[in-house]
Amino acid sequence: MKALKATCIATSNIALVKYWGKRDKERNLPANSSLSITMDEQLRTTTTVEFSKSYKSDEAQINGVRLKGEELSRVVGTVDYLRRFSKTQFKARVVSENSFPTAAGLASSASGFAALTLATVKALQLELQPRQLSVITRLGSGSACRSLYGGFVEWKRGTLNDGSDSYSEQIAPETHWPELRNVIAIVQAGRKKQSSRKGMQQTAATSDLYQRRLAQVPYRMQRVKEAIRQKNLGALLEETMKDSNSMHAVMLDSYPPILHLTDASRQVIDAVHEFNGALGDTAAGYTFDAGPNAQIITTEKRAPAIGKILSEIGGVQSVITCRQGKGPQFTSKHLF
Ligand code: 2P0
Repeated sequence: MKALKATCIATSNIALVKYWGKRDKERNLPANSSLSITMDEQLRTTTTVEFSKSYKSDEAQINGVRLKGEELSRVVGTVDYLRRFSKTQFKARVVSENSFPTAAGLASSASGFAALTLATVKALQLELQPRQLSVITRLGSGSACRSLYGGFVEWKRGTLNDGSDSYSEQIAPETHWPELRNVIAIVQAGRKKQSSRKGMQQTAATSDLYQRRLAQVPYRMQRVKEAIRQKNLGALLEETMKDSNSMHAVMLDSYPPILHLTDASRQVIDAVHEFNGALGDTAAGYTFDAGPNAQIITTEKRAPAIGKILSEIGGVQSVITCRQGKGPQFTSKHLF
């Protein structure tokens, strides 16, 4: 029998319109649609999955550390879900490596669950439709379904109770706007204080501003999609910054408040507005996920100047300049 083993490399994504909150916790359905850019292989997770009769139980490790408790359950959840579609009852070994700090607000769960789902599907030799794959990936981690494609990707909120219309779709490939860059300032490489999963629940339960944000998102999605289609950089960046500010506003409005931005993050915000002001044009736009690291969307032409500005801010530990990625790839170079 052919070995039930596969390895997938998936890359992280950065949301321009953020996912923050669920309409159904059990099915992991989002309260709003979101839209992201897939990053290049500098921000990647490589995952090897093998099913074998020699394994006594499902086991998983990330960057050499064996998972247990809730982290292991989430990985096993995806593996188990897919195993039920197959003929095997073998247990699995999952080995995963991130090229960047895990759980530091650089969307390691996005690249992680995209790589895990795809490697598991391939190891089990399953044939799934893209929508099905997207739905299964988002069960592991919502933002992961946006890492299934390269370029610009939308994850639809959907309206059906069963979640079958909440899936991801590429809206433009990475070749559509190849000059775009994401200049990332790593402000803090440690693990974040609170998971996004818990944080978004806290916001939905306690923030008065949250409903206001949700009401704005459909309009913002339209503006962002239109800006991408027309390659209107100023409009794209303005909506990106406003959406990041809106998400961090509802985080602050949560009780107790969720505070991710640090002094260094705030200095980055000021520096980007100063840069655009001096230029008389919106040529750079910041966005922050559930963490203090800044991601500055700009063009190839402006990326070196932005990189220099970021590296001179106290508290910025390193700067990475990413291009858009082409989406997940399989490799025969297994991790074990
Ligand atoms: C996003 N984040 O759109 C937003 C911005 C964090 C801030 O998606 O509960 O780890 O696994 O579905 O995908 C992080 O949330 O949450 C996230 P689950 P996930 O990228």
